[in-house]
Amino acid sequence: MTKLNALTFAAFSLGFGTAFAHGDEEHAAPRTFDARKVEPTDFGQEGNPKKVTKTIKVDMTDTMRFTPSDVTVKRGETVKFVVHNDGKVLHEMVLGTKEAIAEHAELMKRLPEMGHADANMAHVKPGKSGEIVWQFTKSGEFNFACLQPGHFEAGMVGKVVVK
Ligand SMILES: [Cu+2]
Repeated sequence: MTKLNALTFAAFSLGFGTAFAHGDEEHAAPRTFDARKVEPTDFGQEGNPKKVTKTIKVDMTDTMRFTPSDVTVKRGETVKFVVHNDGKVLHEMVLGTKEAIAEHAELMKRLPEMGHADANMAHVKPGKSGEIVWQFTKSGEFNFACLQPGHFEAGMVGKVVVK
């Protein structure tokens, strides 16, 4: 192998390795924000990562808890949740109204493999971090929960108060 070929081969291997890792990390990949695709919901809407006004770190553990489990934000704020999985199993943070979370949890029981990667959720592999950027456009009390089968039922749920 010539020196050049060896280099090309190395670059190719590296590129392939990276691509493979990305495929594996699909859910953790940052979303591309597109203002035209933002859909308002009862609990706010996808936030513009360039307009984040507050960052909140949230830890998830195999004891089925979020820390903190209670957060307060101001109406209009764009919050970046940096969600870290301290556990050994997959956890996720799904934001929503109390009703939507409960419905979603029921659905997950029937379709545990249901793939989803919407703006209001972050699936986080053990030891990794994920992000949700959300603008709280409506005041009220909302929830976040881990909807991996059994986790919500075990109490893996938190509260967001928007003032
Ligand atoms: Cu969980």
